[in-house]
Amino acid sequence: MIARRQLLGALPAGLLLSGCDALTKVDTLKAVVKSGEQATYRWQRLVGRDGLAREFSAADLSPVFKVNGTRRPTNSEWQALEAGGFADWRLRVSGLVKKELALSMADLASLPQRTQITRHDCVEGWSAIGQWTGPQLANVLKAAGLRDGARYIVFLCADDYGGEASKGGLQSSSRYYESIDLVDAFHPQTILAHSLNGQKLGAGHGAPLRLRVERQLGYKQAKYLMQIVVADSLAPFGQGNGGYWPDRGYEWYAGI
Ligand SMILES: Nc1nc2c(c(=O)[nH]1)N[C@H]1C(S)=C(S)[C@@H](COP(=O)(O)O)O[C@H]1N2
Ligand SMILES: [Mo]
Repeated sequence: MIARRQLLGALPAGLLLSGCDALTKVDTLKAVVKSGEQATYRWQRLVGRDGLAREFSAADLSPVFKVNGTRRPTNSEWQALEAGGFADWRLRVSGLVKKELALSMADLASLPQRTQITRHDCVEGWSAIGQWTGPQLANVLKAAGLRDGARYIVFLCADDYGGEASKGGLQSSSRYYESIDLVDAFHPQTILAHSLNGQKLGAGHGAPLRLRVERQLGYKQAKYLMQIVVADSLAPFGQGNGGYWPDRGYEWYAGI
């Protein structure tokens, strides 16, 4: 017979409570989901989050790569930059860095480039295989130099995104942002992509620059990058959960 203590040890304590009110049950479920997310996180770290996402060949490219979320930022700053061919756009790198940077597209092009053909998986149930090109985020971070306490890389985007009722959660429109930890930031397939399938990114796919973090789901792939902030905490950004969709109930760590 399995000892009762062993059984109890395997279950989240909250689930053993009877007669808890609805609110407590919801909180308990959230805690279980949260512990599942943390388990995935720890598991990937254990079995090697340095492992590469699968790369495909040119023959596998999807004929159409769907545009999802923002299709074209509506704010005048981004539209003016687009009208100027992004000549005046700069990627600011700030926060816990030794040297703040303001990189032009030419600066980014002067770094070693990586090209990778990967599959993008959106939580909404579609996937697409595309070829992405750009410098590795690691080299940009090395150029800036991380200061003590650096734990997260936060990506601030140009677009305000309005929540969609069909997707649940908070529906206020707010600035899109995302964040990753340093393991993902220094992963070799984590790049700042300026091109998809050999063409400069159009308005739909995140011009002029977007994140590709290939071990994670679609919503982590922040488009329309404006600024990278190196931080010790996610609390000051948005509602504190590390991203536009994480602020609306999606997992921060969306490992696949
Ligand atoms: N700035 C910004 N980044 C974003 C989004 C967005 O609306 N705004 N949508 C996300 C989601 S849910 C997905 S699936 C992908 C879609 O990228 P695509 O339009 O190139 O297919 O971008 C992600 N990054
Ligand atoms: Mo998505």
